[in-house]
Amino acid sequence: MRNMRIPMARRRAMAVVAAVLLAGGVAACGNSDTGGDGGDDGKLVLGFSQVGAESGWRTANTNSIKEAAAEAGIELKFDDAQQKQENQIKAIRNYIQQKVDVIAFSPVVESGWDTVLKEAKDAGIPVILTDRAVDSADKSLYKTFLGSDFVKEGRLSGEWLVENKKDATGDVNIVELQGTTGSAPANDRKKGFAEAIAADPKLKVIASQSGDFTRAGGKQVMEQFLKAHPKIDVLFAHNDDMGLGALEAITAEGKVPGKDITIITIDAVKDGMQALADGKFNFIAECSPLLGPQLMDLAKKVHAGEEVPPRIETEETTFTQEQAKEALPNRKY
Ligand code: GYE
Repeated sequence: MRNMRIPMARRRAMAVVAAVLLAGGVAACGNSDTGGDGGDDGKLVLGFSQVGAESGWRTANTNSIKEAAAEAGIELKFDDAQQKQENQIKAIRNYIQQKVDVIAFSPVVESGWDTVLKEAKDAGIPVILTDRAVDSADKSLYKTFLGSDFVKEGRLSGEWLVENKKDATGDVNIVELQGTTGSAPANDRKKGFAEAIAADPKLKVIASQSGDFTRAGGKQVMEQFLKAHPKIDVLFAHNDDMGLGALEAITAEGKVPGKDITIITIDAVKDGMQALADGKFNFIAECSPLLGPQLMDLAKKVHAGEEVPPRIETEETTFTQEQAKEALPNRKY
């Protein structure tokens, strides 16, 4: 452990040297410990590579992680990868070089992680996946995966639609705004939704495209959908933000969201819940971003060499317009 007494002036000088050495590195957030177990004051050091800042969900997730680390007395090194896998790989390599105690990350896409995960394993640094999964066949490359069941979220959305449109006559035309191409939530939500709506042949997905989980993406792709398809009955957006962006496109076309077009989204962040309570959205499947406390707990356990379950699922629910009105005043994110 590195809990030794170093005079303040010297510690400051060391910190300055370290900061200079690390300047320019992706994960240069003030690490003055490059020597192994524990950070300053012997704190557990967790290197976390975040996907980006693409949505309200992500902001809430980042806040939860930062707050929980501070509360748990964990030294957090945080990097925002701006939705780019290459940046995440760089950040993880940086954490390996810095010999952090535990690495956690939310993989932007599912594939292409084996090499860097192997490097972490060889360095003896345990890895925790949070929020999104990887498709690595070798499960020994990470200790656990903490996050939601995205297939279930898609299925619950589809099941609600089947029920909601059961009395409709003629084809029900659905457009789908997918999340980031190749990401676990985009792949899984699409799958779960498709499985559920297969129960009713009149429910037809007539267009499906990625809006990259952003408001701007949702707006832009919805504009294209509206131009290309005169009859759109339903929008299924893989997150609230894309749905919120799409609202602008729908209103600009002179259509009434929530009435002319039934809107289903996933996440249930505050802005999404507000749109649902206001009658602009019709249904939201919740996806909780508050993973921080559980992540810190897991980081401590894997660092101590304790066994942890390979999969930890987040608990969540769904909201109708009435339920959103009730839940909104106490919504934390
Ligand atoms: O639904 C979306 C975010 O990975 C579950 O990423 C997360 C998704 C979330 O951008 O809003």
